[in-house]
Amino acid sequence: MTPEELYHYDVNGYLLIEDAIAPDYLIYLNERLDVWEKRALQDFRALPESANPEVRYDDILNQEPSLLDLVVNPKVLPYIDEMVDRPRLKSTWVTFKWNGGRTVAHSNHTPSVTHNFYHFNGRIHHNLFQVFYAMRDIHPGEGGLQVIPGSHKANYPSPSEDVLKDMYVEIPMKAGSVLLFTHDMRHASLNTTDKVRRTIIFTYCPGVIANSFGGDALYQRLFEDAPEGSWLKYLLRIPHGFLETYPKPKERCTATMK
Ligand SMILES: O=C(O)CCC(=O)C(=O)O
Repeated sequence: MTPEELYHYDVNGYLLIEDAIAPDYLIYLNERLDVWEKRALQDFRALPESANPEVRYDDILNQEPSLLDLVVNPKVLPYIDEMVDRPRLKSTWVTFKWNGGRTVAHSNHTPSVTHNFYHFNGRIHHNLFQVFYAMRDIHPGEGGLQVIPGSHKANYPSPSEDVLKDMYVEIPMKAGSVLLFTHDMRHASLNTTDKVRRTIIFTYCPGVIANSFGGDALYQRLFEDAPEGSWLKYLLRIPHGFLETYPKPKERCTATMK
């Protein structure tokens, strides 16, 4: 990371990287997501009227092999390596948000929540590092992620949302760009358009943090298939209290993007 990026990230809690997915890979992933969106449309139609018009598929990595290269995206890996202590992949999901689809505001540095925890101690440390890919353009006013820059360092609990309204910044994104952010930063979203908002989200955490669901062996099959010594294998390893369960690669990235 450049000094400028470090400053921006540390002060704001996020960084937007454009063209993070190679053009051919973006097309290929979107073809795969077309299939998922068809299924999501059926699931969406089955939702009760009052439900949030969103369909989310958790643990998508174990169900969609085309996403494997994204785990070690060379455009993102250096940021993971620099800002997450002995990183591993924790969660993966894809979301489709229809008009009115929302994520209610959550997080804030205080009161502190261990699994989110962002701090600085000689370098940036995250417990939850969000890697949020826009798979379609999200133009200004079209339901980009809304964030309160700097709230990952807030010393006071967040007041009611009415009071915070003016503090949110909406982040438009081009298809194939990625928003890196600390989950300690307050964030929310609302799709106000008739386009289906399509995003892929990966969460990375330090090796000491367990998976939210699926147990330690969540990625065991993918781990076994991954090349020896690769970043992919390292990121898919099982968690451990304080020991490494697989050696960290010396090089920055051993994967090639499709
Ligand atoms: O899908 C969204 O807009 C919100 C994502 C989110 O809340 C998260 O990544 O923690």
